[in-house]
Amino acid sequence: PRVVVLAGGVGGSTFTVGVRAALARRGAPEATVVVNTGDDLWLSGVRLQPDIDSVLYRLAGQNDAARGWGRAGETERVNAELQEWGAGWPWFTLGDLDLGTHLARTGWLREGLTPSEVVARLSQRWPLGVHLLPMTDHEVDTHVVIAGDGDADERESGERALHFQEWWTRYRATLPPVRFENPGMAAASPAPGVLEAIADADVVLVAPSNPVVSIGPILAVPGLREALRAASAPVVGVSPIIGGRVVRGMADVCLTAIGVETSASAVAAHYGARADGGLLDAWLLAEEDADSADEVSARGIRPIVRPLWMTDAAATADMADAALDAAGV
Ligand code: GDP
Ligand code: FO1
Ligand code: CA
Repeated sequence: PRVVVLAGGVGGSTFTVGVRAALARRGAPEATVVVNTGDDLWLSGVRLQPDIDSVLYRLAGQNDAARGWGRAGETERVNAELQEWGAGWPWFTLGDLDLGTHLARTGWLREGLTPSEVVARLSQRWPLGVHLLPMTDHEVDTHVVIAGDGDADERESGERALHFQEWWTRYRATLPPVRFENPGMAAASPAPGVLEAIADADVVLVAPSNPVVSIGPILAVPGLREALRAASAPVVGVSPIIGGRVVRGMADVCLTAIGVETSASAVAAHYGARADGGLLDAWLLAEEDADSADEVSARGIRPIVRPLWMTDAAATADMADAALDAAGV
């Protein structure tokens, strides 16, 4: 089957490894993974794409599994030097190996390559076993709007906007968001190949990624949600919430900010049933959330109860398998 996956960084990359394994079992072609670029930022003159890099490093087996982001075997000599110069952000680490990626990317962008052409180049170094695409070639970095405290850098409304990375890595999501914004999104369009992959897909999988700041920006790219709705392929989502809790990260804070409860059924309702103008045909929810299957079903989304802990490669591949089975592919 032709498979498209919508993905963020950690949950997205882990699930993608499972999809790759499940497709290998079936002797199927490579999946196309459409990755969130809302986390992207400019820092110390280089372009970072944290979710793209998380997926890239993870599929290549080059990720730091213990820390959850960046490269295995990383060193931080350049970062220490940047700190001495007072360059960059003191709370944000740019590892030496990771900086190699950012320098390569930024150099190619300056030579005139588009972001998706750069992703294609970065994909050539290691055999990834999937086809990576950024959601868009436009810069649509996610900003978190918070209530101001009277400082000069505030808007007239008394609100202040931080880049998502500052809100997360500096303040660890402790500043309550008023809303999330992606400046430039109205003028953005899906990256080349994204709409074609969706139109040609036999199944679209929504990874267990942050629904607000990973899947949210993907769906907000003009034309992308419409393409998903028009696709002949079923759309199967996997819950990032298990037993009413996020497994890691700050999706609970993000969900609360947009008025969605941190539960598997509330996230399914937030995505909505396709029959109802929403996204989903089916929703994988954890055994811990089995009692909310009826609620999901009542919304017009087919609930499928499975173990959803991506603890090892086999468990994750089984999850991906269940998602493919749900689509009948
Ligand atoms: P980020 O870009 O690094 O924040 O990663 P994603 O947005 O792709 O994924 C973050 C989400 O992954 C969080 O909301 C977690 O709850 C979810 N997640 C992490 N590990 C697991 C897991 O083992 N199972 C499930 N179902 N979700 C997980
Ligand atoms: N996360 C941190 O908590 N602290 C860091 O200093 C940090 C640096 C960093 C550099 C490059 C990169 O691609 C990711 C990095 N991350 C860091 C992870 C990143 O902030 C997030 O986990 C994701 O963007 C969350 O979606
Ligand atoms: Ca992310």
